Amino acid sequence: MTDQLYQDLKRAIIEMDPAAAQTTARKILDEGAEPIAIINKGIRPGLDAMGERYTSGEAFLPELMLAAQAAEAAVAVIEPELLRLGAQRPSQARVLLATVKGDIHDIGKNIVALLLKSAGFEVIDVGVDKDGAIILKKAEEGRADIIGLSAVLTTTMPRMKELIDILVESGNRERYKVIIGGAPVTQAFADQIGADGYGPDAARAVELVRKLMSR
Ligand code: B12
Repeated sequence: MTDQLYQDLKRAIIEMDPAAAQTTARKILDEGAEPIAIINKGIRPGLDAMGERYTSGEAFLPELMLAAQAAEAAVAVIEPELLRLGAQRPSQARVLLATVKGDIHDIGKNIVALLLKSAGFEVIDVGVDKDGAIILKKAEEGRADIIGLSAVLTTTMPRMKELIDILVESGNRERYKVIIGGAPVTQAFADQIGADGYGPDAARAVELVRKLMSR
């Protein structure tokens, strides 16, 4: 049914058109598609295409910002649906999410937050550009079980290792499971820095949290 609509959604993001992104996401949802399909088949491809245009010099920072706003408008359409699902489930664990210091990308982190909430997890979202000390403080205050870190710039990936070092130095490494993600992050990187898990997308972030909490 909706392949053309997914293309339309991708195009609305590339054309930086929040109204079209919103209407198209609504149409896809009304046709009975899963919210996650809207993310994976429409929103993410649109942003990836924008990233490629940025790399090739066809688009600049203001265009990236406008495309991000169009993507956020589409996410806003699926948000109530996902939160409604989560409200029906008892809370199973608390997950703190943050984008690491130096990095202000948060669309992916926010989608991870949304899917975790829809799966019935409690999410403490501490926002973007957060250093390890703040993250640990917020995890303690919020009594988090899992710390999830997002990094979208290759230059900010080392901040993930810094958090793990802080946990080790403060005697807290056993207290929290640490999971990581973001476009440049890989399982190999997670293994290298001693993280407890890596998820390539939001659906797999949920699976990972479930797996870690069932141990
Ligand atoms: C939108 C965007 C922006 C927006 C961000 C708006 C916002 N609110 O987030 C703005 C315009 C602000 C921006 C700024 C910059 N950007 Co930018 N941006 C992008 C773009 C186009 C899309 C990113 C995105 O949202 N993707 C969609 C989401 C859904 O995907 P995701 O983040 O990967 O998240 C998914 C998974 O990774 C995973 N996941 C994410 N987090 C986590 C966490 C956990 C725990 C788990 C398990 C999983 C998980 O699940 C998510 C959902 O499925 C990318 C290009 C691209 N292809 O990614 C460039 C890109 C990331 N940006 C780039 C650059 C260079 C910049 C700037 C430095 C540009 C500049 N000259 O100033 C600045 C940096 C500012 C800063 N200090 O952070 C480069 C990075 C290159 C590199 N190798 O590091 C990219 C790749 C563009 C490019 N091709 O060059 N950007």
